[in-house]
Formats: sequence, structure tokens, C-alpha cells
Amino acid sequence: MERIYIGMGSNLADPAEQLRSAVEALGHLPQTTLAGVSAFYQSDSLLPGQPRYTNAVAALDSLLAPLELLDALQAIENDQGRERLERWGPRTLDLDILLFGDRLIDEPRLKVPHYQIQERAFVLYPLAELAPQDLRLADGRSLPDLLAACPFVGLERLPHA
Ligand code: ROI
Repeated sequence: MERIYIGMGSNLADPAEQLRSAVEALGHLPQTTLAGVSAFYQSDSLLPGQPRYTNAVAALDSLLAPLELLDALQAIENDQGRERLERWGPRTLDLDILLFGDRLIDEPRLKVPHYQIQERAFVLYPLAELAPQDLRLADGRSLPDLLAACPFVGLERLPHA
């Protein structure tokens, strides 16, 4: 059993509802328990000209292998109408494996820890709600250090739905 953190994001078709549906689907994954969900946060897109995003993080305990989990997450994205028109384009649902136990994964389809974790307040702050205070990533960086270097700017924490 490994603890896995999933970053969730949506900026189309009722984003909060997209995240609620995604959480429901994560709860039905085989050999997996949903261990927690952060609050939802809104923020402007990192790329101009897109609607605002709603983001959250979910914690899973799973026996799935990393690429099995990736396939399952992509199936959930597709079920929720994800169209891959352009990289970085607006999307109904994005599910990213942020951390997978204490594994370092460097495969063409999957890099863990997720390579942009440190730049993204909308990932780090919801992650900090669920993770142990002193969490250390597999690459040695600590969550407190990452938070200290990534100010809580432009994030709006939504009341729990
Ligand atoms: N911006 C925010 N705020 N949240 C996201 O999830 C997100 N995802 C993206 C880009 C377009 C980079 N910007 C984002 O892919």
C-alpha cells in the first residue's frame, strides 16, 4: 500500500462539479482507498486568456502500479469529457500524480514528483492540508521549504462544499 497524492484541476463546465465527480470516481478505483480531499481553491490560469481554475488535491492509498494508476486517471479524465486539443489548453478535468509513496519515477509517460510542484501554489497549499507537516519528497526536498518559497498569492480557498 502506498500513499499517493493527486492534483486535480478544472476550468470548464462547472469546475467544482468536475472535481466532485472526479473525487467520486477516485473513490471507486480498484485496490484503492480514498484517504482524503483538500478544500477547493480558485486561481487565475497561469496562461492568460483562459477561465479561472478550481484546484484541489486528493490522497489515495493504493496497491496499483504507477502506470496502472495513470491509465485509470486518464480514463476518468476522458469520461469527464476531456478533449486533448492543445497542450496547456483549458480542460474539464486534469488529474496529475504529484507524489507516489517515496518513489522517483522518470518514464516517458510519467515523472514523479510532478516537475512543477514547486512553482504551483494551487498544488502546494492543498497538498499541505493532507500531507504530514514535515513531508519530504522522494527527491529530498521538504514540503515546508517548498511552501516557504511559494507564497500564497492569488489563491482563493473556497468554503467546503
Ligand atoms: N492555472 C491554474 N490556476 N490551475 C491549473 O490547474 C492550471 N493548469 C494548467 C495551466 C494552463 C498551466 N494553468 C493553470 O495546465
